[in-house]
Amino acid sequence: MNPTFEFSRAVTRRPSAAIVDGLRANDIGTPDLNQMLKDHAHYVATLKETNAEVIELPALDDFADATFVEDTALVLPQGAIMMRPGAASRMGEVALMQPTLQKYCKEVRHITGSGHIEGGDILVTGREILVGRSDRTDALGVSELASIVSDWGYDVREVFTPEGVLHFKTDCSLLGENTILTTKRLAASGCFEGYDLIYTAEGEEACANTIRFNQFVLMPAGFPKTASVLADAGFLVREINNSECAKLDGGMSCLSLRF
Ligand code: CIR
Repeated sequence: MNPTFEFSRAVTRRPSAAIVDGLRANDIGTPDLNQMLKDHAHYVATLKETNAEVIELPALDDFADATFVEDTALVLPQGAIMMRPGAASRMGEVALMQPTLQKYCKEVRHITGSGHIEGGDILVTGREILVGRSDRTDALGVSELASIVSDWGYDVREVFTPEGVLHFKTDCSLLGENTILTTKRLAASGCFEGYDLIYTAEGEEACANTIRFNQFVLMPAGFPKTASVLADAGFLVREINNSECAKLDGGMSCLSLRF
């Protein structure tokens, strides 16, 4: 099994009515819960279509962004690392995720220092763990993660998320062990030297956040040029409506923890 894109499990959390209060960089409208629930169900069904087990956690009415479970932890084959979100309103989500990971992971470790780090800033590739500093992830968070995973044999490389972009993975995703989908603005920083890159089409930067999950690439619907680039490159693309999560700067990777 290739642990960077072949998974037997995913954890998701049902969106709650509190999403109307979810964090967002720009207000482009209030997310509609019914539409988000439909899209979430489609997302979960697509993960299950690959024969993976999906652990569906209940909605959390006290945490507006809790459906974006990816930010609470990094899960590796050796164990899970509980994050320390840079968004104060999201800090409490971590403890609520821990019991689930405790049940399925060999070991659970914690970011305990004063630094901050969110899962959306972490891209695990076939050879290293890239962590983008952002408004949510700082140098202390990155260095603590590096020391936590070093005895598991991982190299952590600190990179930078472009100004105005929420998370590192807002602008990139792993398609294969050494293949990355990225926007040109992120690749311009030089952070992906040595990788095979596929660029989002002009004007379609908002679809850079996809997930390779077993045989599928799940991508947000409505980005036809990039979808056909991916299909032409041999990927089996599944498009999921993401209009409501996009209002909260969320995308395909945010909605699950995969391991
Ligand atoms: C937030 O600002 O924290 C949420 N509204 C969106 C989180 C998206 N998560 C991700 O990209 N991993």
